[in-house]
Amino acid sequence: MIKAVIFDLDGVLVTTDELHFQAWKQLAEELGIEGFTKADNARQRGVSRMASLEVVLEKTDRKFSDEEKTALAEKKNDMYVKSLSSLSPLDVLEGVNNFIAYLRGKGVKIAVGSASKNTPLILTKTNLAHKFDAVSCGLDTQKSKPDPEVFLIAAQKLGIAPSECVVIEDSDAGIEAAKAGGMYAVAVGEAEHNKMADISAASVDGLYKTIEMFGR
Ligand code: B16
Ligand code: MG
Repeated sequence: MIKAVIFDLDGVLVTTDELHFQAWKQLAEELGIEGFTKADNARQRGVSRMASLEVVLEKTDRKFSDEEKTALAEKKNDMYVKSLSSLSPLDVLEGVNNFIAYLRGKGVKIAVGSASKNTPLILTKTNLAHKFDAVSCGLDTQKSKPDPEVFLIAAQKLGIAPSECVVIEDSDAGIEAAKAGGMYAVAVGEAEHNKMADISAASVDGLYKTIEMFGR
């Protein structure tokens, strides 16, 4: 029986994925890297800020020290956070608020499990913060997806066993993390065709049936 649903943030609850892409693209251009594409960006989905930076740096022969890498990641984050200034409840993906209300009505606990250290800011700006029973994010973790840590912390904060949790994810790293944590994994958006997922749904709207299939 499913007792909790853990939502990924970027690409599942909100449309911040495009803002991440724009900020990394701008950083790449400043480093003289041309042609930072959506395909490159797809490999940054769900993974940590530093791992995302490595995807950019693979495209140049230049070498950077650890201090320089930290400064580059901070620079990207500054650009990204600036672009979040206009974020509002309108940026919550279609169907999310209704689905949350539906789960609440069924007595299912809900949490966020995100790699992003900007999770509290994003949840506040989109008016989602008060809707979750627990939040686990990049500020809580030592290891990033595909390690299950972020989802295990979410389950722990909820007081629910991993085997009674469903994770909704748009990244391959996140699906792998959910399975490694012993949870059900539902793939949406960019991860829709991931073979490790228990179930796929084209969007959050398609999730109602999914939850029923898990016995709720
Ligand atoms: P930040 P998620 C992830 O969020 C993003 O998908 C990924 O592209 C980003 O690098 C990561 O958060 C870290 O974000 O730089 O804001 O700490 O999909 O796990 O909600
Ligand atoms: Mg995501």
